[in-house]
Amino acid sequence: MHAPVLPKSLKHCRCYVNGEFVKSTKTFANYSPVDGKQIAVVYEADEALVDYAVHSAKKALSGPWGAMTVEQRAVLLHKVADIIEARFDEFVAAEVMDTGRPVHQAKTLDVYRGIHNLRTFADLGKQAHGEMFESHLPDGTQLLNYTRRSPVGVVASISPWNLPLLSLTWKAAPALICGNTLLCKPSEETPSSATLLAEAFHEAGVPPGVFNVLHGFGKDSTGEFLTSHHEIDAVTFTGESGTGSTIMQAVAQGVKPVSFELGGKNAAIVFKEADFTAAVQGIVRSSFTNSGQVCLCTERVYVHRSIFKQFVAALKVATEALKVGKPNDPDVNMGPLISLVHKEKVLGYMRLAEEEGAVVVTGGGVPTFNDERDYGAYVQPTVWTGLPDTARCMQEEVFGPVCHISPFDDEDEVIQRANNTHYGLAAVLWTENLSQAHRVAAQMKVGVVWVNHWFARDLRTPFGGQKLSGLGREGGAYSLEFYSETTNVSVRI
Ligand code: NAD
Ligand code: 6OD
Repeated sequence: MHAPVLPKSLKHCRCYVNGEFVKSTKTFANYSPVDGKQIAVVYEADEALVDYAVHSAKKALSGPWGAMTVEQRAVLLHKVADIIEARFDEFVAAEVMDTGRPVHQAKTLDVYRGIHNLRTFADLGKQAHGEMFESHLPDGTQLLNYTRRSPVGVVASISPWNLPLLSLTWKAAPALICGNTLLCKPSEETPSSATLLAEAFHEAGVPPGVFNVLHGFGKDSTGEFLTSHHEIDAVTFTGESGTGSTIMQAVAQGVKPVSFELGGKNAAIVFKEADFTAAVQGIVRSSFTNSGQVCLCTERVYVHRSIFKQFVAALKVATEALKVGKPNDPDVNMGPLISLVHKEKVLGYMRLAEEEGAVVVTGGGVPTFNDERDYGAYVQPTVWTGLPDTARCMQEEVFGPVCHISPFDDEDEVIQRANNTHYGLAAVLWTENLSQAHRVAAQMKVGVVWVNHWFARDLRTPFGGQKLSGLGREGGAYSLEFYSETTNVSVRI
């Protein structure tokens, strides 16, 4: 396999504001999760730069961007997608450098979805339509009501580190096709693909101030400066539920619209009617993809008691067959976690699980490589059994490669147990019984239910979570709704 090509611009990641790549007075280091070594220096947007960016974005609303038709904006978004395609390997290298994930995953998940997000919303935006109501008052007056959409204004988009390009473009594409201007704050852990994306917007000729990238942290830094700025018109956020709550408080005074995609403690249910082999492979995928660092990952698995022992044994074998290692190794299934700090958090949960009485079926610690990776953020894919549903490890999001398997006896019981969490993002059902699948899906308190698969996406469908897992839905028309203001025009005829 070829070594990934890393553009020089990523050694010193600058912010992108008002059509220019800018440095700031403060920098921070970006470290590789593979071996803990420093890989880049990043310029952190301070309060003055955030303020300048907000004003540039506001000004851009009434400039050439504001005068463009939706078709013209769609051409520009497709052009950005073309540039990502042309620089595909660089984007892959950027994601791999920051996250340590296997190259094939960066290709098929992050960068593929970056392109797909841009193209999908460019096309969907052109189909956005309003409503029309004809009515008659008691005196016979006839009214024609129709709705018009306009941009919300300056949108702040704050994204996490787990799927950097995917998350950022998932928000940027609909926000821009609707005519808004955008201030993106990628995670401090993953500045690289956002910097490359800014290069793509620049090269595509998107007018200055329309798309901006502000690097930095959250609290007392760029994220907080952005969400507390009174000239921001809306905030779209993906990240932890606690951060969502903090952001909600920051924007409360200005009553700004928010769209939140937050954490999860997702359950999978394996019924005795399941295709056993498909379910085992499915759980391996839904629990360990991206080292368990996908909000949709399964951390709780409920398996019918009649197949429980057999299932645990098969999952152990399948989990132990996963190869944990370097991103460039084509046979590797799992890379490191995002950082040494996150590794400590996940290891803390691994210790806690044992204190809470878990039986460690496999994993539970750190793999040994006897090379530089021993300084990296690797942990073993881990399977537990034996915990009560009330254990902290059954209630709190670990966001690592861990899952717990519990037996269940009947359908009503398992629905109640799967829903017994403060989160409500996703659930997976494994069953060949169609009636059972529909019956159970209807009772899951989550934003998305997958039946006999996991994380296959149609971008026109609503995506989001219930309870602590989010607020609002994005995807297809739901995104166009969030990123637009609607005005009703009522005409007396
Ligand atoms: P995080 O909440 O720590 O950070 C997310 C972003 O918010 C980062 O850019 C961070 O700098 C910024 N931030 C942090 N504090 C802030 C503040 N006070 N004000 C403004 N910005 C602030 O989350 P993370 O650790 O980067 O990501 C992992 C979490 O994201 C997990 O909980 C995961 O489930 C969740 N997630 C959810 C979805 C979803 O679609 N529901 C998708 C991906 C990740
Ligand atoms: O698939 C998507 O559109 C999406 N927003 C996925 C988020 C995954 C969370 O980690």
